[in-house]
Amino acid sequence: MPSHAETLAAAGLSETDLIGGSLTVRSPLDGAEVAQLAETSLADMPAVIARAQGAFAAWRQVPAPRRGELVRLLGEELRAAKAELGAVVTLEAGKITSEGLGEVQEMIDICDFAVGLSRQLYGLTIASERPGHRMTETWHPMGPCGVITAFNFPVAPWAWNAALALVCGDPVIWKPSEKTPLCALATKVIFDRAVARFGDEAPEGLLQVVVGGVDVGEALVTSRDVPILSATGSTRMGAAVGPKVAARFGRSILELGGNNAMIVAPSADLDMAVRAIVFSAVGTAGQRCTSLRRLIVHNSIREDLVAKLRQAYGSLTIGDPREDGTLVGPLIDQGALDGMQAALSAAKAQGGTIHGGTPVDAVAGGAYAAPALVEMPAQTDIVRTETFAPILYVMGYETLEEAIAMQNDVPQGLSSCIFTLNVREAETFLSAVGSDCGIANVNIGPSGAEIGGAFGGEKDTGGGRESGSDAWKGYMRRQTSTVNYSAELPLAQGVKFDI
Ligand code: UN1
Repeated sequence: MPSHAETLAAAGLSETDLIGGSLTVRSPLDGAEVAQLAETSLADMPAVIARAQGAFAAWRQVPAPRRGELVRLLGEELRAAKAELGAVVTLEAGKITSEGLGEVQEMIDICDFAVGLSRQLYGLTIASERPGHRMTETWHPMGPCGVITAFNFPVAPWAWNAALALVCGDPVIWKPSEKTPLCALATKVIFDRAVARFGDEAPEGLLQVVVGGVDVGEALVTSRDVPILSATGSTRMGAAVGPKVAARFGRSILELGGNNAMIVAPSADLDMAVRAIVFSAVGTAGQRCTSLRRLIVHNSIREDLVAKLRQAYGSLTIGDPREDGTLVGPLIDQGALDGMQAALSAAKAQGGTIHGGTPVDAVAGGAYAAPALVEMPAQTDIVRTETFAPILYVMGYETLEEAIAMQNDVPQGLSSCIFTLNVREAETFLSAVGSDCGIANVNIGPSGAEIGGAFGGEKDTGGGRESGSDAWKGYMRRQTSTVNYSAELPLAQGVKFDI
């Protein structure tokens, strides 16, 4: 197993870059200190933002397909450095190797998507009501895009935003989580390789990484020179960020908490459901915004499913996420483990029966826990709260209507799914009276979305959409143009104004 310093060096982060600063970075694998990083000072933020504005003045004039070429090169460099960057994700976020690599693959995928998009930033031609007139809608670059990311997906959500922003003509200022700044610095090394190959057309300051806490983020949130602010993180963070961006009439793209459920109907393929449940409840140690947190099971199969799950949970290997065979790595830190234990105590007090969930002494210095299955008598307060840990609450239902009502009766609205072989149930779940989430799946768990669809959700999830579909429109400004090629000047709506 390489040392932490070797893993970082392989990703282009030398020891001298990682010492002498005030931000202590620890690996969740073993709690070891891996860096003392220099933080961006608040006094430097105006210059950072001015640099991004300068980059915007140049980048918006580069044709979009050329901008796509830079993103194509970024995708190539990510492919070449996939193993090294994936290892930094594992080191700093604690993901198992396959999930660290998967996160880098998600970056590569969105680069591919954005390259194609760079030739498809389509506008519209609109029928004018006036003779000799033509109306069009054109999409233009918008300006610097601030991207605030969370520890649990330290690189992919940056890529969803940055790949689109860059082809749309917007420079990016990235503030990673204080818990995972090294992933951002390692990504910047890769980005710089792509820029070096691309050449002078890429202005200085196209991507800047700022390291620090809330203050540094706040400088982006409140600046009128950062017209787009995309933030991934907790609902609490989004509730602080959203109104501040709105107060200056900026555009925010918020991807916040989830409290994702699966309905398991009587006809479900239970073996498939068990595999989907375990991956989505336990994968990434329950620290995805899409993690499965609530299981709403038909009473006729509840006992059987819980027995199968208890057996599957019992066979999970918990430990160093770099080891082959490990499926459950550490929580991000001791605070997360404490939060998990507090949630379990609350669940017990609210009538829950807990299986698992105890801390595990897997690697000294790390915060490891056995994933918990909690049978609940009802959807109590703790079930309606997102706890970022591997806790799965199990509840029963009688009618589909009741199950859908439970699924929707939480503050969050990110992801959801149903396991059923009954087409009426599946289609009802996906219909206007079904799931109220941004993501609704059939016979697939709630986590592990592909990049091609729009990603995000409603209510406390913040309403933003990132990644695929037409999410790119969030990074551009729309211009409606009416051109009069006649020799008359008719007014719309038949208004007469003769002078
Ligand atoms: C997140 O947890 O913030 O759908 C993002 C998924 C991943 C992205 C998760 N593709 O689980």
